[in-house]
Parts: sequence; structure tokens; C-alpha cells
Amino acid sequence: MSYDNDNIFAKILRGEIPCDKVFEDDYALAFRDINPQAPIHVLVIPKGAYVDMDDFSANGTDSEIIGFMRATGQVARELGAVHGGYRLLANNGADANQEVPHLHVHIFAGRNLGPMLKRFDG
Ligand code: DGP
Repeated sequence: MSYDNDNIFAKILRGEIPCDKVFEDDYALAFRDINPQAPIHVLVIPKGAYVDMDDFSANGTDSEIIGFMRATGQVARELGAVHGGYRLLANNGADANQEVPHLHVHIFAGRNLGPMLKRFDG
């Protein structure tokens, strides 16, 4: 899939749409999810135009990938999520129900998060 410059997170990165920012550096922006699923629910996105993890892992520069990973860990630390624990989740593509076509990693924390997925009975 090619990158859609008009996706909602591209607009947030350009400052065209507001967000509740918690962190920003050269490589990443982190902001609170509009529809939180946990007491702490923050999205971390790379500054570069990458559709998803597949695109980023294949086409991101080493600096971008390292910078994004370090930023994600730093955000979790700054949110106070390390002691109690946290979950990272990145939906990639149709079966994962990815809604926004700009790579984003969810950070969930602040309560016991339960099982990772609904049980697969198939
Ligand atoms: P995903 O299914 O992984 O693509 O999740 C997209 C998430 O993005 C979803 O939890 C809701 C959130 N979201 C969608 N639009 C906005 C927005 O305009 N602002 C913020 N802060 N979050 C948004």
C-alpha cells in the first residue's frame, strides 16, 4: 500500500489536527489515544511516512528505526508504566484491523491488561 499523505496521523504530524502530546523528538511523536482502552493508552508514531510495521522495517533507515524504538521505551518510562508493566501493540494490515495507515505502536498500561487476544478456537 502506498502512503496516504492525508491520513489522520499525517495531519497530526503536520499540526493540522490537534493531539494530546506526551512526547516528541526527532524520530517520534507520542500522544494519547482518542478512544482509550486502558488508564494509560498512548500512540507512538514515527516522524517518517511509513504505512505500517512492514513498510517501516523494510524501508526505514537504521537511525529512524533505532530512534523510534528508543523513543517508545522512553515514552513508557516517562508515563510511569515500567513498574506496573505495559503492553505494546502494532496492528499491521487488514486481519489486524489497522485503522490508520501510518505506523503506530499502542502503549497500554495502568491496570492488568488481561489476555493478549481472544482465545482462538479454530
Ligand atoms: P489501529 O486500529 O491500531 O489503527 O488504531 C488506531 C487508533 O487511533 C485507535 O485506537 C483510535 C486512534 N485514533 C484515531 N483517530 C485519532 C485521532 O484523531 N486522534 C487520536 N489521538 N487518536 C486517534
